[in-house]
Amino acid sequence: MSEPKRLFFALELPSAVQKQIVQWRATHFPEDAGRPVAADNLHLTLAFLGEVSAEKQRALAALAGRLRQPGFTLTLDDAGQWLRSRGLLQLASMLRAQAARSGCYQSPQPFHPHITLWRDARQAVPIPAPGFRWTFPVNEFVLYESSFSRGRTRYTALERYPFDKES
Ligand code: 2AM
Repeated sequence: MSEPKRLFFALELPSAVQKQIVQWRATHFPEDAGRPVAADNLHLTLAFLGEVSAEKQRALAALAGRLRQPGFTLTLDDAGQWLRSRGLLQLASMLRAQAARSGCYQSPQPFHPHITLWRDARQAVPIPAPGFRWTFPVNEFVLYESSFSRGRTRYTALERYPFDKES
């Protein structure tokens, strides 16, 4: 039997936006703020699934494949919170409800869409004024596996779920 995998559904960020975020982080935070998340690991989690067996992965993947939603536009414009996007909130809520029904523990906290920039922060640092506005179309969501090897966290896209084309 295969080992359980640590899985989550997320939005991939365009690589241009990942680079802009990393540049903004480098100029707005002290170098020792924490462990910076690598540019290509920056993402927006929709639903964290935890350690999932192959069987449960198949069931969750099939449920996710049945979701129907048009694409939407996401705007990142704040270092604290993001402009609400109805499509984003709806998608996260559907995936979280499916995950909960499939037995994946879901935090009772409300969904706060965010992109983690640092891990293991040693102390609170002042949040800089945002001064940016990055807007991009979101045309799919992704099932990722998170793994840790040789001191590095890797996120591997296992399945991609394209949205319905906007009419
Ligand atoms: P974070 O960025 O807020 O830490 C892969 O680890 C993704 O799953 C990360 O985006 C992380 O969110 C999220 N994640 C990891 N462990 C989690 C947990 N126990 N509950 C909710 N989300 C979690």
